[in-house]
Amino acid sequence: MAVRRYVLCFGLILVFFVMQHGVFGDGTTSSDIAYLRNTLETMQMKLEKMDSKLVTVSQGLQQVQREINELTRCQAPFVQLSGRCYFFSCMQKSWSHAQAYCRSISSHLARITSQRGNNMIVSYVRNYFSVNFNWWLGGNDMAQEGRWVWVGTNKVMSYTNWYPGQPSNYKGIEHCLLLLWSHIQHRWNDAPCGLAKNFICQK
Ligand SMILES: [Ca+2]
Repeated sequence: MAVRRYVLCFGLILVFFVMQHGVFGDGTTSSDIAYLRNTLETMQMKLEKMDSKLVTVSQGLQQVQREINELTRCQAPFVQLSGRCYFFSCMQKSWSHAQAYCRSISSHLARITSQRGNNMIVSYVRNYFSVNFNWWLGGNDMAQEGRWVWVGTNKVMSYTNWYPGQPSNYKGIEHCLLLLWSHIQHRWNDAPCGLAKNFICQK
């Protein structure tokens, strides 16, 4: 009987222990596990939602960055003309130094590829600068005489606006493209690249 009492007593203690500490003996019960699983699932769902929000925020930041880039692209000294950015330099430099200067401000000597573009540039320089200014543009025939190409793209010019009789390659030393004021108009002339002239950068 004493043994039975001891066994019964041990059983009651074991049941009490399991109720208090769970079958794992480390304080974890099945309801705890269910709770933890639910919590984990809830956290996973929240993380997925946060991921989704982060993607949205990231896309928004990229859009803001694009708008900032667009707004700062044409900051002074550049001006925006028909969606493009130009810098009209009052400094005078040789063609190659002018191109180097343009490159130093993340641009290149200007390319004019249409009558509309030419009219726009000419109109701007006539409105804002002395007509005595002559402007280097980004064209040359340095690589091959008579083969006029645009700097950067190296594409042969499809549009030109030469003065009658130009390009003349006078004395065989005229290999750079100059927007020249003469005979009450601005048109294109080939000129010696070493002359110090105003210049137009574009980006
Ligand atoms: Ca000439």
